[in-house]
Amino acid sequence: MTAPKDATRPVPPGNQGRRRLAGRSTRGQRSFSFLATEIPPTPPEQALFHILPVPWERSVSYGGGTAKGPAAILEASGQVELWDGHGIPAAAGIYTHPPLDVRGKPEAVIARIARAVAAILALGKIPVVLGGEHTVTYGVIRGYLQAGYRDFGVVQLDAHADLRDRYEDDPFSHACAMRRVVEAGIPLFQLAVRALGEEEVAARQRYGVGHIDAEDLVPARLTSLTLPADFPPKVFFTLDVDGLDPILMPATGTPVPGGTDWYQTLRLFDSLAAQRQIIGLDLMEFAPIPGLHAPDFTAALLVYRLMGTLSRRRGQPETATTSS
Ligand SMILES: [Mn+2]
Repeated sequence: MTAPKDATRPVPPGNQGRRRLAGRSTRGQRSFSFLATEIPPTPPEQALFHILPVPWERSVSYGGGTAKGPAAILEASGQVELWDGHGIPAAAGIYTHPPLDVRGKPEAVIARIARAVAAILALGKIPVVLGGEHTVTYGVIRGYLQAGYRDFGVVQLDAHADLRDRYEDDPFSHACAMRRVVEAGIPLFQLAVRALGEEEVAARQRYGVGHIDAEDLVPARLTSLTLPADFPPKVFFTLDVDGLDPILMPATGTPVPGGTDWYQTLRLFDSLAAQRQIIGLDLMEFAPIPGLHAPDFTAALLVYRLMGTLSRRRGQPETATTSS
C-alpha cells in the first residue's frame, strides 16, 4: 500500500532547519551563496568580500565543464569551517551576487563582467570572481580600468602563460586571456607556468612579463616571492586552478603535472599580500568532476583561505611599497 501523495513526511530528528539557507531556489534553478549554511545573509554594503559567479565557458580547448564551476564551489563552501586556523574571514562579511548572465557575443559578456566588477569597486568592496574560463579575467580587469584604477598589476598563478595573440583564430580564447591584459597596459607577473609556446616567450619579452616558472618554483619549494621593485603597489591576483598540481586539483580542463601544492599556494599568496595591496582576486578554470567532490571543497576552501589572508591584512599598516 502506498502513502497518499500529500502525506506529511516526518522530518528526521536533528534535521530540522539544517541547511535551510542552502540552495535558495529561483525558478527551479538552485543558486547558492558562499558559506550560506554557516553565515546569515549579509547586505552588500556590509560585506567586504563580493563573490561574483561568472559561469562562462566558450573556448575550451581540451576538457570542458567550467560553466558548472561557480555553483559547485558555492555548494561546497557550505562544508568549510568558519575558523580558518587564524581567525574568521567571514566576519568581514561575504556577499554573493547572483550568477552573471553570460549569454551573447564575447564582447558583450566581457562588457557585462566589467560593469559588474566596476559596480563592486564603486561600493569600496573587494571582488572575488569565480569562473568560468580564464577569459573572464580580461573582463574583470576591464572593470578595474572602468572604475578608474590605473596603478595596478596582475599576478597570475597558472600552468599556462595564456599569452597567445590568437588561439584557433579566437582573440577571446582562454589561451589569450593574459595577452589581452598586457595589451591593455597592465603589468603582469606569472607563477608556476609550465606550458608555454615560443610565441608566448616572445610576448613575455615584448611586454616585460616577470615570472617564476614551475621548474624554479616547485622543486625548490619556494614559499615566498619578491616582485620587481617597479611592479605596481596594487595587485589583482588571478588563480587558474590548473596552476595547482593535478594530484591536488584534477578538476580542470587542461591539467599539467608539476604544479604547486596546498601549502605552497597559500604561502605564496601570503608573501604576495605582505608586499602589495591585493585589490581583488579570482579563481578560474575550475571544472567539477561528477562524483568526485574533493576538488570542489578544495576550491571553496582555497577561496576562503585567500579571503582570510586579505581580511587579516586589512587594518594593518601598509608597507612602504603599498603606500602610494
Ligand atoms: Mn591555465
